[in-house]
Amino acid sequence: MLIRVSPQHPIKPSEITAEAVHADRRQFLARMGLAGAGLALAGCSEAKPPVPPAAGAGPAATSALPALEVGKTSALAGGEKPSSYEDITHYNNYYEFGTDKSDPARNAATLRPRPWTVLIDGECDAPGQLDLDALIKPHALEERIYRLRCVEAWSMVIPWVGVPLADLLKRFKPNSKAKFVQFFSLADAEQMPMIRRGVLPYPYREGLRIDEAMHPLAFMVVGLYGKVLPNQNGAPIRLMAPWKYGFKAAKSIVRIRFTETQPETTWNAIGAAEYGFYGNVNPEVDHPRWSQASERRLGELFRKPTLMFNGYPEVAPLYAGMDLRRYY
Ligand SMILES: Nc1nc2c(c(=O)[nH]1)N[C@H]1C(S)=C(S)[C@@H](COP(=O)(O)O)O[C@H]1N2
Ligand SMILES: [Mo]
Repeated sequence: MLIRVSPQHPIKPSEITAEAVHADRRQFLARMGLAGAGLALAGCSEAKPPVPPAAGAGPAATSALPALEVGKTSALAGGEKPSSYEDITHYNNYYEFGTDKSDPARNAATLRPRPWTVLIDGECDAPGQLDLDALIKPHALEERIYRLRCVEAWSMVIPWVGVPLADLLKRFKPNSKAKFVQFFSLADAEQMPMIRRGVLPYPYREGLRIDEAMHPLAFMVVGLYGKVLPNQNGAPIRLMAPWKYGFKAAKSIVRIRFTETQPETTWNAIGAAEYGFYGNVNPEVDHPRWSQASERRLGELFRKPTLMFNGYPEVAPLYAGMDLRRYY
């Protein structure tokens, strides 16, 4: 009898993803500690190539969500056309709703984006707990078409609606000790099916250095394609620093905290060798398990070279004199 021996690794990436879902957190962390063991961490495997949009799927919004009143629009993706609404809303990373790219669109209907309050605390003179409307209303909404580059080496072009992060943060009067800003996502087991399954330590936390947070490109997002943000994309409010990998862009934010020391961030806490605090897109610094030199734009057939700082060179002065191989 002929026995076929597969030259490939016997575990398909898709199975590893499923396994990660069921692994308890301690086991998961222990495996993360096995340097070079090659565990394809669920959100980080290139398991499934992006599905190109169906023929004729244009950028037109197909959502029934309310439209937003948007002022100025800035095309900040090198003139590239935005990815389709279908792709942007059906190929997501949102582990609180599952580890498959298709899970958030299917599962995030249980998230209740209203009413929503955000706590602003830590090193600032005007802390507060504000309803989302009170947080956003004083600012004019604008549209910004940004590239989004995921650490998993796929990317999209997304027309976000939101407000400059600096404008929003300044209202709370960060004091001289405010060297960093930390962002906390909602962690409600009742609204989020995967919170108790514990693939990641929740709440999902991210952070920026204060000068990064105050950079004019840093954006607080409340909408997409001119409409209210869909749940799977981080409703009702999420971060976007377009020169950084997507994992920095915390979704469904309930707390913003100014800190004196570098705050803990979720991916860095579980795998510091793979996910730095900075998370700056850099084609020259590879992820330990794959190259970051190129990427696949969803909806396109061929890979394209990844650009330094995701094509936003104006942020380079933030990192003058820093060794970006060390501070990745
Ligand atoms: N709370 C929370 N925020 C999150 C994530 C997550 O799992 N949970 N995934 C991050 C990652 S890895 C990416 S690439 C982006 C994806 O954003 P999108 O689904 O809107 O494209 O969200 C980021 N924000
Ligand atoms: Mo990501």
